[in-house]
Amino acid sequence: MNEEQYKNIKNRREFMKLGALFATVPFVDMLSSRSLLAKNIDKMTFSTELIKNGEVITAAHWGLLKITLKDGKIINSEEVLQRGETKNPQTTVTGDLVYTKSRIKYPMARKSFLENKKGNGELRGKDEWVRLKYDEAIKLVADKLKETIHNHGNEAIFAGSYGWKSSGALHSASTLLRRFMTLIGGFTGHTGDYSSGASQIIMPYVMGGLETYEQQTSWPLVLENSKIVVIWGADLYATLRIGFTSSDGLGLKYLEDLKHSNIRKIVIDPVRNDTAKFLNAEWIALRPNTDVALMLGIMNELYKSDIYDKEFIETFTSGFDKFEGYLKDKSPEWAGKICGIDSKIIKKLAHDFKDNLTCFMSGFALQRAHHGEQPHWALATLTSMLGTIGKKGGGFGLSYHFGNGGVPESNAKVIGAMRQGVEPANNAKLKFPVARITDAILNPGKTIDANGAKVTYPKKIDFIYWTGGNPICHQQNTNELLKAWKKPSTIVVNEMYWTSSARHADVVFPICTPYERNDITMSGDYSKTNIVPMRQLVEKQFESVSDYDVFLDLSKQFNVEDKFGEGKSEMDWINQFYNQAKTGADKAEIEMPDFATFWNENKPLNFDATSEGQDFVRHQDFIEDPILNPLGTKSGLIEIYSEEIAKMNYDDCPPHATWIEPKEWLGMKKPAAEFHMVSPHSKYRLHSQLSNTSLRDTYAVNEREPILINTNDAKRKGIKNGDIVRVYNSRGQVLAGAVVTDDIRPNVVRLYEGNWYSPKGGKGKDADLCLNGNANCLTLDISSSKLANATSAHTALVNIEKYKGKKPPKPYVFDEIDSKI
Ligand SMILES: Nc1nc2c(c(=O)[nH]1)N[C@H]1C(S)=C(S)[C@@H](COP(=O)(O)OP(=O)(O)OC[C@H]3O[C@@H](n4cnc5c(=O)[nH]c(N)nc54)[C@H](O)[C@@H]3O)O[C@H]1N2
Ligand SMILES: Nc1nc2c(c(=O)[nH]1)N[C@H]1C(S)=C(S)[C@@H](COP(=O)(O)OP(=O)(O)OC[C@H]3O[C@@H](n4cnc5c(=O)[nH]c(N)nc54)[C@H](O)[C@@H]3O)O[C@H]1N2
Ligand SMILES: [Mo]
Repeated sequence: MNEEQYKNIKNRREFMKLGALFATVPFVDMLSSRSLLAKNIDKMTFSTELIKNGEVITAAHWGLLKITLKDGKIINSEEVLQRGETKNPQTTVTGDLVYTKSRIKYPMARKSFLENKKGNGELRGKDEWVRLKYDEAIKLVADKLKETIHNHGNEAIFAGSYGWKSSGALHSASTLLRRFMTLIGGFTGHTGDYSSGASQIIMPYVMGGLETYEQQTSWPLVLENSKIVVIWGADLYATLRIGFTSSDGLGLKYLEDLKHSNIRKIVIDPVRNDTAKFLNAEWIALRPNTDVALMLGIMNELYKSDIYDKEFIETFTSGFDKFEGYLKDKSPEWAGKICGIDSKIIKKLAHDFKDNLTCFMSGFALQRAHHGEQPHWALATLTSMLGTIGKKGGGFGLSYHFGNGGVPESNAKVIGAMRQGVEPANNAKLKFPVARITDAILNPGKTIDANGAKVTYPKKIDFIYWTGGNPICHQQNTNELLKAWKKPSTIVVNEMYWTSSARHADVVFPICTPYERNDITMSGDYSKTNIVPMRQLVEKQFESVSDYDVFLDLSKQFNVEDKFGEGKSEMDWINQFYNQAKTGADKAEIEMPDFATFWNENKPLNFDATSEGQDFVRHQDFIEDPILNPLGTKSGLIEIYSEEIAKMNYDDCPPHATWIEPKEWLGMKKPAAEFHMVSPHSKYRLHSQLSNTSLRDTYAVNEREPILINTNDAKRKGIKNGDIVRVYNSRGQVLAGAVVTDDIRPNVVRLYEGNWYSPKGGKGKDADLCLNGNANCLTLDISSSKLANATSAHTALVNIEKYKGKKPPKPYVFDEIDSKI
């Protein structure tokens, strides 16, 4: 999108879509004008000298930070601009992140890989490590890339490299990787993401847009108008700590306002999660993966009582007539048997929602499941029947829990960002849905159905390059992934730490932390509250380098460094990105200092919410005039029934919201295991990031990841608070530390995602036992459906027992690795 298109956008508020941020496509066209850059360089007096003693402002996903330095060392880290009462402890451990013993210190390679032993891929994760000189490592990786391209073509290089990397417009690890790979002839990439993989594919058919990465009706309007707020499968108190750029802390502030308001709060979740506790909300503890049944029960009550909004259905939706027949027998009693909620409660909810303007805030976990396309479609249908979409304080929102959605947008212009595409654009040659990675490696050349089309996996994936992500933690069914991981000839990982993924590579580059390089970011995602300098705080530790330098040096081996780096230094880029926003701001007469002043001042620029931002109501334009402002769906209306999906004729994705039994759930005829495991996101981490900090001491139980188990279940199983338990199913086994509580529905356990995989090893039957409690050893790796092929992480049955052997070893995965050779 360029400035001209931006100006022409009919609805300016529609502009701020996180989807675009995810693609790291700058909103305003790159400033091609070198002259402007040159002009600025002339008067550049900004300092890149390290401040040895004093305070420096920077930013991370978890917020804006104030770092105190003494003699060049980080001695304190805290949140700046904390808006409410809620403290985010993630902001306090910057020192741990820099000085942890789990850092990768030097370029290293696996011994038998270096020796080129046949079948050496079997030894990934088990081999010894050899220290390399940096230039040697660059040459080695470049040669292996050339070999792969020569033997199998660029398609055989998988550089999809999904992951949350660090904040920063320049040092965006995966963008840099793909920029480099584009220049050497292309690669195989991915589509979609793990976060909202199912909803982001279905919602365009239903609402005409992603919904999951779009601005929400503003919080002030919710607080002013809603009578009930339903938090449906979301944990805002935990997940609002994180921003895709950097959290501005305002989402948590609004959550506090909700807490102190008279609005009725209801949390629908198998777990009485942190948000439910924080808000002291009513808790409806349904069975995992049964949300659609509950929604249908509520809709059936609205329908039978004849209190649904017929006018809204007629004016703003299409296909209700094709859904009606299905809905007729989905009584609250029927629903209650499936979701485990008393039918009286279901009926009452229907009437309460009808009588009191209700805002439904829904998270992503419920769509990270088998048939995950259905829940948010059902929610759109339910809110259509209530007739509240597009009304202040009504409707549904799929991003109140993510990226600080609903925080009013400011007038800030967006800074530039590194691009993965270099002209002429030659991006990914092939792409497949991101969570299909194991399937794609194990089944080369296989063709799958995907969103009405066919996708064929590469004939061979022979080289994997990962940077900024931790696949042997984030991908479902770890043991199956590890089988696949043995197949490629070469696996290279750029990492700061010896994560599970780094440990399973052939070559690792030691990457510096964001606190050892210069960068720039915005905060608040949709709200664009700040532009923040991210100054280098300390010297690069050990022999660490930035991803930028690794890919620049690799580019040299292919004679494409001019295109990769465009002859610019780190500070040239940052200056350019800043000036992209400033040029826009100047035109709009929004005050921004010149770059040197901004950089030297050592403080974030703050942009206030606009009145337009404060008044934003999602889909208001459509409701005001559906003819003039149609939705982006085929009919221009909310599609309760989709002809397009009907045409695909998928057995696992019907053309209207439907309850379909997931592959594993508690109501199935012959459950393979006793408990349903949910694996949501921890308030102490960002996935696997921050696992290796002192925060772990505050939550680990008996040196393992905590697992929540219901009091009665624990009694039945002879498990006490603090016991080490073994959690297992046909896919794997892990140890965890029991937390016995009434805050979870019986027969459900909760083990957070993002815990570093630490297998016991050796030869016995316990070799695959994860000592640390990595949830994905137990999850199911199947597609949500043929439509989205999203992850089904939350569809998993497990068994649990008290661990009876002698005290198992501590997880070693946070220890240092050194070359023994
Ligand atoms: N069971 C289960 N599994 C899940 C989920 C779930 O709910 N349940 N959630 C899924 C979701 S939504 C997501 S988004 C994924 C998250 O999966 P990931 O995004 O892979 O998780 P992170 O731990 O953020 O991984 C980022 C890695 O990049 C490294 N890193 C940070 N900055 C840099 C940098 O500048 N350069 C380099 N080279 N490396 C860097 C960090 O050290 C870290 O190891 O997990 C998914 N997996
Ligand atoms: N602190 C922190 N914040 C984060 C992240 C992080 O790792 N840490 N990750 C960021 C990212 S990448 C993402 S995608 C988002 C994730 O945002 P979400 O996917 O919304 O978050 P989760 O924590 O996975 O799940 C939210 C709630 O859903 C519940 N749940 C699980 N299964 C079901 C079900 O079947 N039905 C219902 N009704 N509820 C269910 C869980 O118990 C949990 O309370 O968070 C973002 N913010
Ligand atoms: Mo995510």
